[in-house]
Amino acid sequence: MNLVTSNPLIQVEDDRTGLSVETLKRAIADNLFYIQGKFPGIATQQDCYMALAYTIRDRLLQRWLNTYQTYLAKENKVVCYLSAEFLVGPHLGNNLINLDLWEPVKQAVEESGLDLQALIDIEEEPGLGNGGLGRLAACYMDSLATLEIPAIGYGIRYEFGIFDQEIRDGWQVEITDKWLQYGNPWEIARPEAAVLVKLGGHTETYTDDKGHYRVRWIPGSVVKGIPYDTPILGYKVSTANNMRLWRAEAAESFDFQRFNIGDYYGAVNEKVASENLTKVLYPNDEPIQGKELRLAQQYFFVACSLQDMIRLHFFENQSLDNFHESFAIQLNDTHPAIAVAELMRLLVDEHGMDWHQAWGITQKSLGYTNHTLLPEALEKWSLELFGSLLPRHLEIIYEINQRFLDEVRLRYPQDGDKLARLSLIDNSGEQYVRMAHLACVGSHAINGVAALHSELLKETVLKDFYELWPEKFSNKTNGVTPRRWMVLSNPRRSRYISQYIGDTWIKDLDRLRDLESLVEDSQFRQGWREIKYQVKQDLAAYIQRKNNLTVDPHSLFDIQVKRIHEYKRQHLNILHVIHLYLQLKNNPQLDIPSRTFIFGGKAAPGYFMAKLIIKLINAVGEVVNRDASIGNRLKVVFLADYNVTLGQRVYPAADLSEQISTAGKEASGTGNMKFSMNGALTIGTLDGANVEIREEVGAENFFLFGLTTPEVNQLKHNGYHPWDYYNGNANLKAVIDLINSGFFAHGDTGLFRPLTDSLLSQDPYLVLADFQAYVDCQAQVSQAYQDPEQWSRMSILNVARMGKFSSDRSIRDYCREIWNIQPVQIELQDLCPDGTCLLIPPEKRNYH
Ligand code: 26Q
Repeated sequence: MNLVTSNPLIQVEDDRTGLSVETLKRAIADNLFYIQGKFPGIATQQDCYMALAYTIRDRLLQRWLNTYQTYLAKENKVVCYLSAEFLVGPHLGNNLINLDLWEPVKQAVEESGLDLQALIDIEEEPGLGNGGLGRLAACYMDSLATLEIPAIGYGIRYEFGIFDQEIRDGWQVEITDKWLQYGNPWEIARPEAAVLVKLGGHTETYTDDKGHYRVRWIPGSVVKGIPYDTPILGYKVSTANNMRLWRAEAAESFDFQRFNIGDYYGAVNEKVASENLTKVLYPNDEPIQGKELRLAQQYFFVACSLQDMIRLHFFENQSLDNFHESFAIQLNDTHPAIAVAELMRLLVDEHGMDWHQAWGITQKSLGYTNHTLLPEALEKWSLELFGSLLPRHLEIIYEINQRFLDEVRLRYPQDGDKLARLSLIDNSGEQYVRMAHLACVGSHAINGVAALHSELLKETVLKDFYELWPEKFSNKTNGVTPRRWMVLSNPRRSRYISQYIGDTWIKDLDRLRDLESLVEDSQFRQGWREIKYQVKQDLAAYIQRKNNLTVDPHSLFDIQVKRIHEYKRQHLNILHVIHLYLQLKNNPQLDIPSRTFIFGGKAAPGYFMAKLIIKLINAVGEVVNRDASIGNRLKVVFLADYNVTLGQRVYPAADLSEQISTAGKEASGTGNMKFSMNGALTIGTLDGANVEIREEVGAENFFLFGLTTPEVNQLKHNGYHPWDYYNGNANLKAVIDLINSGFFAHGDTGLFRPLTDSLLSQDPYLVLADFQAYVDCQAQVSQAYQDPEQWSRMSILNVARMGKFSSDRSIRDYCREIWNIQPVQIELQDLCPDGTCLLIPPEKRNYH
């Protein structure tokens, strides 16, 4: 398709695949005319963005179709990453990087009288996730494609993603996310590949024609799942994998039976109910009790995805006996854990396989990644709700459980407690299905997301399973993609690094080690600092624009961005801010560097304490930012609507990264890696991946503080009395008393009481116990920042030693140790060289 004609006078490059500046310009104009239906005189920026996006999409499609063709021709295994969330971030910039088209497109756009950055900034990001877990899925999709691993990401196409956050009077306000309002140029709907999903109803037994006892599920309703495909391109390779997200629609646009008997509204209701299924992402980053719609969402996307896999499998295979050789299915937490029961149902009920064989195939196909240690964050569904939505699955789970517990009884006769602890059904009070247990028994591999987390899993929430099957357990430390989190978000730093050590680090992050030899090069260090300063200037301008607040780019940018949670301890951070404020008030001569404290993050809408923490941060900012007596030495900024796009601005501008969760609570963290890759130093506890980051960068390049996990447990075991810390620490007392005095609340002494009361009476996350250690450690940070040369050395070494935290490394580990899968190279070929490719006899067509 590249050479449309051999006559060079007419046209050399195809408009949809050509990569020269001239062709790109022509293609952008063409798309503006024929897709947007606009001419330049009336085109909006949005129109121009769309025209450019379609131009880039054409180039992606060529790679994507080549990839698809190759995967079909070869019988290779495919990774299916099942995730209720994919927080991919804006596509345009990332695709330009991965296509290696940044420069020619920039030129083409400029020669068309447009500004590339302005077009990139227009793209509204698909907020199809809450935070870490969804973003991890996106980083993994990038790495899978870059490593040329055949993969499909299966998930949900929410019509409304995570809410947009506004701050009004210091409080979080949630605004509906309308990411689809101007259309989404990166996806292609595939209505022809729709599938049906049953819900509710009851089961019946019958005997089939071979005399076998069988079960039939008579559903209460049926919905249609329509796939929407988005190509995910690898970095400088021709592999473009598929992210397939499902949207629910009514199975019939109208229920004619009802329509005919005059029940028009009944028919309409049915349609509305079906389509509600994928309307909105639940904005909680831990399970919510009893929301039937959430369980329906989970089942819906799992059922759609497994049907899709079976359909694909039958293109090359006659039976499902070798299904597990076609697919390695990874469960991103328990949200898709119903896949265990659904795959069994498909194999046994729908395809007539015997139970034993089906169970073997199910276990061999599935792997389960756990992302939490908090017992209250383990997903469970009441039997009643579960049985009413998924009656057949409940029966299957009972059967799995019976066989499983029989096995356990053989291993541990007489141990009733053990049996109760392992059971898939929680019988201790109201009965529940335990989704993590279902995932564990149904998978051949179980992993945590950082070394510490994987160890703690074995000692706590999954202890009994570990004792049963130690060989199933492993660790796969999270990683993040250096394409989005360095090359795209920090072009200055990336260019600078490449100038010195070449650009192989982008695909092989261990190569950053070559920077170590430059640590003593003072010129290199100076350039290093200048870049940080420029990026900080950019963020300062953003803060000026959005918050109407002036901050000094010379000040230490101390940043905590992540979901707001008590265990992540944003309140510990703000207590330190208040402490510094008091110190400066008492002693204006105090020799400490100016600091800008930057916060960002969303609170779950129903999480009162998290919302109160946001209010407190803003209230402290109100007072501190306006207090002339401290001479602009402290500023407190809350950046509204923290998301992937904003993350890309924030990470590169940080001097200090706040990773201060209570030890043993943060499974891994991934923001910690993004900061460090961009030259920030970390102040952090021994929690999640912080432990490994510190190991890699060296203890001398990491600001460590706080209780360790065993110390946390010990303290709680011995009886923790936060009040004693308050009484025993004058600094801490002064801070809490100041909050309680109403000083930050226009005299309202009650506003922050729920927060301070919780700290003084319960303090479940040991904020008060860690306060002094944190303050002391922050003093060390301040001191270190006074020595720019030494700070730069530490910053360079942080970046140089980040190799381990590339998601490429994580994916290689999964491929080798869980999925047993190899790369498949894609050669870019002309899809229809002589224009005759459609001339396929009907019997040879494959309708996919
Ligand atoms: C479950 C049921 C019902 C409603 C919501 C949920 C739900 C949704 C999202 C439960 C949990 C989440 C998200 C969890 C999450 O983001 N965990 C984070 O995962 C990261 C990637 O592994 C880790 O780095 C973080 O430590 C972990 O908190």
